[in-house]
Amino acid sequence: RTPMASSAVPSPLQEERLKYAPKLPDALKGKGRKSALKTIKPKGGLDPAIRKLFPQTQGQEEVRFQAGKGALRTEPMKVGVVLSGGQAPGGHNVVCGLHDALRDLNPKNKLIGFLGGPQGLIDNRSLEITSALAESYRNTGGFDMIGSGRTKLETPEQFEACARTLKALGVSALVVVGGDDSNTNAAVLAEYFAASGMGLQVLGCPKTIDGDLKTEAIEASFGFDTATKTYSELIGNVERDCLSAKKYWHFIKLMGRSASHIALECALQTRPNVALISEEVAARKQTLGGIADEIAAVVASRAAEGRNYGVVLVPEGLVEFIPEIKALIGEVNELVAKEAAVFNSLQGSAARVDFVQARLSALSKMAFQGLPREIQAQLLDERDPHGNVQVSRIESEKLLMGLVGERIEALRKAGRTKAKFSPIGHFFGYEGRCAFPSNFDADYCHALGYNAGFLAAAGLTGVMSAISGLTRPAKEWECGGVPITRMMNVERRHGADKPVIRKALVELEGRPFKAFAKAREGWAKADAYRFPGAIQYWGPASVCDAVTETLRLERGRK
Ligand code: FBP
Repeated sequence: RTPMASSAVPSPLQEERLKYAPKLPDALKGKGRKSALKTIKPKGGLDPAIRKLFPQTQGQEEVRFQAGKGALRTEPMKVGVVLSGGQAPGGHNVVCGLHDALRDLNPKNKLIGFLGGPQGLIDNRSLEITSALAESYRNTGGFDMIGSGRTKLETPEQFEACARTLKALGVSALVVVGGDDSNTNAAVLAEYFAASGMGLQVLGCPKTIDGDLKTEAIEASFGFDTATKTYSELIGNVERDCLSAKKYWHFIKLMGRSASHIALECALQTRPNVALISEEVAARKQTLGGIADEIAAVVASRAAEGRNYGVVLVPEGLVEFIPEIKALIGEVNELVAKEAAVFNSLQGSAARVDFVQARLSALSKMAFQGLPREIQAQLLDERDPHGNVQVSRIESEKLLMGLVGERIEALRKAGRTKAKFSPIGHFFGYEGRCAFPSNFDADYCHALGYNAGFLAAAGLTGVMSAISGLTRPAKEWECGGVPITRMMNVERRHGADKPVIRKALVELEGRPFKAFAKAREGWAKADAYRFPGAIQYWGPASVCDAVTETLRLERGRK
């Protein structure tokens, strides 16, 4: 493939952003000549099951770069990079940061980008990331420089194919930029290469807008900052429209897969009337009907004050956390897998709905029948390649709009409300995944990539690029690596025990949720809306370099 510039006709903003120089933490300055490695005593022990599964790479310590000498090799090397999974703002800066570190260590170093995600690595499709190419993508959103993909690297055959590609190209270290699954697979690949004595290094980098890849050492995954700021801008605009038009209830579903970090952050930024947090729904064992009752109560109480408008935030993964729907989805998945041939031969939604309905347990049948026809059909039609329900495709915002509408109608008939309920549904997801990275993500991603270059030059493997102290100015960020095995445990997945990085869900005891829970009653009644506005790239640091509320509450000075 011929390397292409990021856009034939750059917008004025893109022109200016190409010139932005991400802030490099002091710990990474000196072009590698002044870097020493310090090891950090890990907090807590390693899971014994993980110790057994990773005999070669377990037991490593966390490391930090500090002023000193001799940690990095300066002989020429070739490094490979692959982007894995969904887009997240700042991905290009990870590649640019890696490029810059390699260039600073030794101008003869080379960076190879694998095309279309892990499959490009298997099939040996790549291009060299030259300085010219890096310059044309600096500080831009998207992953289009080299593309991404969702192929999972997990079988020995795939590992062998990767090794063949890396050896053929003379690449000695691979940087995998991905979420929890991709970094898990990076750790398994690192172990495989170490066990077979190939001398190939594998490093990870924490990416995902979902914010669910975080641990004590990894304070945030990149992309979360920009995506939540983009959605918060839009939500704030919708809130202002509410205040102006005073006639609609907006139900806004927010991307984020299972965890509700995005919905929680956007709620903290914009103070909507209702924000559902899936983890709380599961903890309270709420039913779908119960959730609709609670929203209807807010609609009615606001109507009593003359406010027939409002905003409700709905996390993407909500339905999976509602116990009766979770059980229903589990049964549907099993049923469709068992009866695949017959199910797939049925023509049209109605036939599928009847087929499934007749075979569900009594409780799941009740839950299924309580859903509108449209949602029943989505549950059966939107399936992934393994045949499982694609929960994110279920239009849960519309489901809630319908259920709340029914309740308001019943209250009106009983003379208990005069509410006018005019709902509008939205889904904000793809709108935020490829935005121009905020200054925070531009700096953070560049530092993550640059740091990964240093980790490669330090000869490490099975380690994730880790930048901490993120609520402080970028200059003061601490830079180093965390052994991926330290983030792993063994979980039951698809009927088998698998080593995985724990998915970080919203903690109900955590500061962000507590801050939200304390304030939300006031937000339901009053018009407490907050308007974050568009991401700003130039201006006061209080605006341009502000971190997310989640990060500030979790890691800021207490
Ligand atoms: P990952 O970062 O985990 O790959 O997912 C990001 C994400 O945007 C999720 O929030 C969303 O559920 C999913 O990707 C959508 O996937 P797709 O791009 O395949 O539609």
